[in-house]
Amino acid sequence: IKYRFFEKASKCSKEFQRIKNQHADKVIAQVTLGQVLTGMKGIPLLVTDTSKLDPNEGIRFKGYSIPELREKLPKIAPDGEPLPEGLFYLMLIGEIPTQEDVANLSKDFATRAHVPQHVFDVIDAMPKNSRPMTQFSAAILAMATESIFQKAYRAGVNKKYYWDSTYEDVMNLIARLPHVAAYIYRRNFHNEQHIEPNPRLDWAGNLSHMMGFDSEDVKRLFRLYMVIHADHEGGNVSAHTAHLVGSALSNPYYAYAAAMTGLAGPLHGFANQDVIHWIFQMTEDLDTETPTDEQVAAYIKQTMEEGRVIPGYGHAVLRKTDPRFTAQQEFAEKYIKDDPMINLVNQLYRVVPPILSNVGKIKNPWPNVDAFSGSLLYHYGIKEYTFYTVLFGVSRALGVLASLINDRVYGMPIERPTSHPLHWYRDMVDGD
Ligand code: CMX
Repeated sequence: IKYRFFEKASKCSKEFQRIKNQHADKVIAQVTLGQVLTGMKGIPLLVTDTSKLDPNEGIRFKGYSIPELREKLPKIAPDGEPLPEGLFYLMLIGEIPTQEDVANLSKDFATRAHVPQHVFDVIDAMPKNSRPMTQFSAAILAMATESIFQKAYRAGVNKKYYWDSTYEDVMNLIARLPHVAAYIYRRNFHNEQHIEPNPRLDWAGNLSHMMGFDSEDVKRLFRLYMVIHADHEGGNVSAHTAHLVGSALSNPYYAYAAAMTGLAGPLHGFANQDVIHWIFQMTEDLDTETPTDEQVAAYIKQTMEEGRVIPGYGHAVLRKTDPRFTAQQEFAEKYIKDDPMINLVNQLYRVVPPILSNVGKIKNPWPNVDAFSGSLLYHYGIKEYTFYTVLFGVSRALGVLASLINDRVYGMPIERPTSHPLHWYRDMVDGD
């Protein structure tokens, strides 16, 4: 896989260098002050090949939509969900893998999955009430002792080979994340009764196993979950952070630990736990498990009047229902009959969008991926919702770290936009 990847990527690298050298003066966009002051939305500033987000259609990975991935990527059982290893292969190499390619990748991850003891020691040294994402980010940082890139850099490797040791770090890191995540889960919620990995299982199936869920139902959900959370083009906080930190030639462990501290924010990956927390608060405050639409509508309005957001709704780029939400809804319809939490999530899908639309300023009233994911986990008995963002974090490694290898093959430079004090912008509009 490594050399198949390099063969493809080096052609793109030549394109990158050619465009950079021959067309650097070409103007490709105008920047408005509004864009600068609202989070740089819509400015084409990054090169990311793994996936592309369309505001109306949603994410495509190397051109494939989520329904297409569910149909075309290799699965363990014909009616099951695609293996995330296959998506990783697609993002790296640009082709749908064969069953054999995916089996090889699963084996490769299994052989790389050993987590050094000091990483578990670092986790164990933290108070049990530290947030799971705090433990997860710290554990990834602690694993930087293993960085092959860092050793190669110190040994003076030529910059054209940076990609090689980055690839090794990325593969090792992805291989080890499920064990780290499961360790945190069992430590916090199952009395430190840890479960060893099973090297015969696929990457997502093994995560489910190590967390203590050996049913095919949960493994199937985890495969879907890991596929749909894997990447969302390059500008989202976790992907952009990994790219930015990586642009300083920080090793992949540093870059991914930084990305995870971004994912831990409530406007990003923390929203998947916030959704469940908010639903619980609502049913408690309304004193009913089955509120009417009118009660729910009043609660939504009250939340916004308190200056809070409705978690799981809205998006910086999307302008329609997130296809990752739809994929999970379809999964629930197929496999789950009448679950109270899922019923509430579906009720919110009916009640929230018209209210958000009426506010006026909210650009996207529709649900994002986080609106559904917690209810599925909850249904299958993973009720400890403070852990949910860690699962998002395991998955996000696939896309973000595939991009980091690309960055190194392309020889991307350090990222360094310009900043100005507020008065510089004021003078632009008001004059001196
Ligand atoms: N509830 C209430 N208000 C919302 C809202 C929501 N779900 N979504 C947006 N708004 C508000 C914004 O806070 C902003 O208000 P101010 O002008 O007072 O600051 C206004 O509407 C305009 O925001 P926007 O341009 O529509 O959205 P942004 O690009 O600024 O923010 C996002 C996008 C996702 C942060 C925002 O929609 C949000 O906070 N949603 C809830 C949290 C959430 O679900 N995050 C997960 C996103 C997916 C992921 O990364 O995992």
